Amino acid sequence: MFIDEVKIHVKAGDGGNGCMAFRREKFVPRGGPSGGDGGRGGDIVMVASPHHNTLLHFRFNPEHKAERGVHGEGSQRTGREGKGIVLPVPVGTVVYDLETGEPLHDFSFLGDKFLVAKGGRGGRGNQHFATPTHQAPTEHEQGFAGEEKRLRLELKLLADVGLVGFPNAGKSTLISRLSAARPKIADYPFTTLEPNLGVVRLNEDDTRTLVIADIPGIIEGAHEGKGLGLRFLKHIERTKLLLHLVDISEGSHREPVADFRAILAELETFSEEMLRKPMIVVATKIDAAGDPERLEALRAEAGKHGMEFFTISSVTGQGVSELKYALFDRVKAAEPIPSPEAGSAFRPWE
Ligand SMILES: Nc1nc2c(ncn2[C@@H]2O[C@H](COP(=O)(O)OP(=O)(O)OP(=O)(O)O)[C@@H](O)[C@H]2O)c(=O)[nH]1
Ligand SMILES: [Mg+2]
Repeated sequence: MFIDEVKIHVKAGDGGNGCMAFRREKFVPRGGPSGGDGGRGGDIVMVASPHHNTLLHFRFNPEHKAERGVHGEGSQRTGREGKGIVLPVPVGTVVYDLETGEPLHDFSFLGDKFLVAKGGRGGRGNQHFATPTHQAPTEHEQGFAGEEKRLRLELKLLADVGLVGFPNAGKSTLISRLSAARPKIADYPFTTLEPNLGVVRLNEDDTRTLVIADIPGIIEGAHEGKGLGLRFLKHIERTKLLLHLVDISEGSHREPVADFRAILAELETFSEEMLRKPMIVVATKIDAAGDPERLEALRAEAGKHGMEFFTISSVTGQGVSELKYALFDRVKAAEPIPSPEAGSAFRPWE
């Protein structure tokens, strides 16, 4: 399976120091100890968030330090607590201690919270050390150190969208157009030998992402092991949606409707479930297609199956953005609705 992995460093806030002070007031001789306690250091909490499905946001931001507690003051004033930090992670993230390799937590549902580094307790001020025989204590504690950990976060990436189609259909080209993934692209079949993942962002100022899996092309007879066979289909078994790419350019010397049917037949031999997944049909290389009949025949065939139909060119960019918006929309519609109590309790950053 695809693994997304990051290493991060977390340091909870140290506690503030306890204060040493004595009450000094007119007409109150020997006022007694009045040093307040230090405030607690801020915690670092991780939360399974619905707004993240990768660990990408940690890549360039691996250091997280919570605020320390404020020192205690005279007149029995306790220092303010340090502000904590909430780190959102996708569901499915497993947190390991980097040094020991020990698993610390497995985020299995939305809103799942884990206190990963506890803030240090504030030191006690000298007011706590007075006893009947020791009335002018000068003892006061330093704040305690906040927990500090090096962590490894691991996420088994579940692709939201799987790309299927014949070799050369333009799968890798599309993923390179939509995401930062840079798979090998070439004008011969079986360029892709291993699955690739691309993380797609809706747009610059939107943090929503979805994950597309590009797998090697499928050919007729793949279920008998022809070409690279069907074994890579297991990588897209759990996707919410399939994008079926069909080359409609004349240069392919292929028959789009026949190609489309051949892939459906192969998917069916793999599993019925695969065939039942929502599928969007995408006619590719529209820039190199002259004969509208091939396109219309494919559109009609998709219509017969009740499937949505898009036309794109990954070279000119035509139709790509429309397809992207549709993907976000359909994937969202296919998402399971989180349980109400998890959903309502889960608003830590609002
Ligand atoms: N004219 C044109 N050519 C394209 C377009 N998209 C892809 N190609 C070309 O088609 C060829 C195959 O593209 P790939 O993206 O490697 O195809 P693939 O489906 O990943 O192929 P495999 O990995 O072999 O299964 C390359 O030469 C691409 O440059 C397009 O929109 N227009
Ligand atoms: Mg490819």
